[in-house]
Amino acid sequence: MTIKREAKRIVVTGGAGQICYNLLFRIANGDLLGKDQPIHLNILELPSALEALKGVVMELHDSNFPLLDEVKATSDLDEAYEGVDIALLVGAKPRGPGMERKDLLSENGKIFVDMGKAINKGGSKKTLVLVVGNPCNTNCLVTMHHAFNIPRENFFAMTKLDENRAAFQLAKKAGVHHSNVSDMIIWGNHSSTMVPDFTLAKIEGNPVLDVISDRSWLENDFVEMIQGRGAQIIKARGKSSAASASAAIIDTIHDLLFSEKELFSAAVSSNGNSYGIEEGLIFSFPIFREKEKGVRIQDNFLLDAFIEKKIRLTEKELLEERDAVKELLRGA
Ligand code: NAX
Repeated sequence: MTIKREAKRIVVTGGAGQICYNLLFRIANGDLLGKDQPIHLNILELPSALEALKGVVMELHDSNFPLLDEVKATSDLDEAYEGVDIALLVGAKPRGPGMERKDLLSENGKIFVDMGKAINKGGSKKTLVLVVGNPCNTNCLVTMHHAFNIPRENFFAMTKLDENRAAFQLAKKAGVHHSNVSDMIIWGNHSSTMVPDFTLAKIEGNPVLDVISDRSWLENDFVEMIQGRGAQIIKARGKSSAASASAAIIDTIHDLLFSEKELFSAAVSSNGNSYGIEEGLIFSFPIFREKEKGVRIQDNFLLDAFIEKKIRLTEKELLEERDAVKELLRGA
């Protein structure tokens, strides 16, 4: 007789949106936690989108995924987060016409106050939280603040899509397959100030600068291409990236739970970092996972002068973002 593993409870927000139309099916298929891990999916949506979500749930049922034990669709935060193992916070308010970035920050910040409180209530010391909905670094900061019972090491904002985009472009330039690119670290904010660090990256184990000698291409074309890739996709597709974002969510959870010693990018609490980044931010760093000790920032890389200058700009932007939501970071 085979003993079935206990199901993991995964909460996904923004279930009727375009990322989730790919993500939910990949999770149900076992792509997130493996082909032997049963899944309970709790999908959170706004009341106005519950009807659309009903259709997505019907399709999940109609797909007969063997690992999918239970699907719950709800707009009740406490119901969604009760007993949560992994929270994937995808849903967020998009920037409307005429909306300033600071309005976007405070509108979304309010949503993530409630998310944090509900995670605090329904989660455990082991709950893992990945924030994808933008502005994801600052939304993660707000969530973490209000989920004070959950260790801060359990909170992440996603910069993996930027890492994946950067690795592909380096491989293309070098004429190799993208699986040969490693250590492609993104620093800072998931925004147009992000810093794709080509000086740490390797191609077939060699420093990128030994393989791609055109430093001007790296500093200008490459950095701008990665910083502006999201906008390019919107221009071409008429919608923002969705399937590649879903792939990056899966990759991030794999990195956090299963990788061993390889470097990857994720935005984490800046507290105690060795790079002089102000504490109290959610900042993307080089991260690695060690089997016994868990996930940590890789300390003490010597920063290239060009990269360091850019890191200060993305840090400044994150400080401004934090300032814009400071009211939401009081009390908890
Ligand atoms: P969509 O607008 O298609 O879907 C968002 C969904 O979230 C909607 O169905 C909406 O009803 C729901 N929602 C809004 N507020 C909610 C709340 N309080 N509780 C529950 N659900 C709520 O967006 P989609 O293309 O799926 O993108 C989702 C988010 O990911 C956006 O904020 C987007 O900017 C962000 N992205 C972040 C990326 C990253 O690398 N960190 C990359 C991809 C993506 O752009």
